[in-house]
Amino acid sequence: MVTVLFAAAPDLWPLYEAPLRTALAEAGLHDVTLCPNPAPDLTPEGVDYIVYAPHAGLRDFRPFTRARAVLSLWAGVEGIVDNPTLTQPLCRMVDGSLRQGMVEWVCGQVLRHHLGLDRLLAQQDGTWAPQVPPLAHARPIGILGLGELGQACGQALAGLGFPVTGWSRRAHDVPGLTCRHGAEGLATTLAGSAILVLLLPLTPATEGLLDATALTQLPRGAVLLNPGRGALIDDDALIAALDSGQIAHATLDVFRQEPLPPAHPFWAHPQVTVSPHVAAETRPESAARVIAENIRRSEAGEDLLHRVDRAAGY
Ligand code: NDP
Ligand code: OXD
Repeated sequence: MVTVLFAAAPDLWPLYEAPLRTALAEAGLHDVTLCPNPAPDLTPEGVDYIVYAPHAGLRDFRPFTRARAVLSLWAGVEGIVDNPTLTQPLCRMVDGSLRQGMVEWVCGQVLRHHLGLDRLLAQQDGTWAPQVPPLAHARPIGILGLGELGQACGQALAGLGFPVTGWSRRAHDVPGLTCRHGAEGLATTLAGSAILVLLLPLTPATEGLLDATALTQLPRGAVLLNPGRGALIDDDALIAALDSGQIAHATLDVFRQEPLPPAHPFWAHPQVTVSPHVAAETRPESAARVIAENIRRSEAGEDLLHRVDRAAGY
């Protein structure tokens, strides 16, 4: 008998219960008790696996003495990775639907700016003023973060004809992309990016990476897309860069505080598009299969997939 605690926001339980039961059965796990949080008759010592999402409020993992893994429904784990009470292995969400959603969001936002779609929408007044956009090969794109999502977005954009440079912590070789790493690689990537996409995790090393200096290293009039994490950017520096014309537009999906407070200047800024953390949503059916596969692996004594490197922070 395996007991799985679903420690996510209560409104997710009705969405996940059936997909999780199906996925666990399909993974050959038939003797499983799946419990919402809180579960009246369940004691923490009786839990074997914790399915985790940040809004559940679970902070103290010490009572879960038998738990063999914590399985995050989110790709980003900045809210749990440095939790000192967590001694169990932590796995994050890596899933095709998440990847596909992010590719669609990033390609859509890139094409919006590349093709000047906002200008067309603003021109429905009888004015015939053709402005032919350049072809993709003339619009270099930088992606900070060459992980599961950064690589997928980079390859999709390269497939559309954009020259794509990706930047990461360690050296990579990704077909179709120019790959850079390290401090020098960052400066070169920024300097060559007409559109910059942030797909980094939030860690002590990446917090505030897009500060006034980094924003100045971008070509004047660059566009910034941030579906990574809000705190990658220094908000005040970004507003100054938008006001000065250094950055032409920022489309932001993630924020230091979510929901973005109504008084935050991003809401009213004419060169900012606020996207309410919808770039890539974890989908219950596919995410349930990832969770079930990891429980199956653990029960079979196999290595867990998508283990978080607690020291690196992602
Ligand atoms: P991965 O862990 O697969 O990739 C992270 C990438 O960032 C890696 O290439 C890594 O480098 C790089 N990186 C980490 N730290 C540094 C650093 N200090 N300097 C340079 N590069 C660094 O993550 P995913 O691609 O799966 O997800 C990325 C982020 O996207 C998530 O952490 C989350 O914050 C965000 N996200 C947002 C969503 C949304 O809806 N807005 C949905 C899902 C995720 P290396 O390859 O060398 O390890
Ligand atoms: C995630 C997210 O990290 O939705 O999965 O941001």
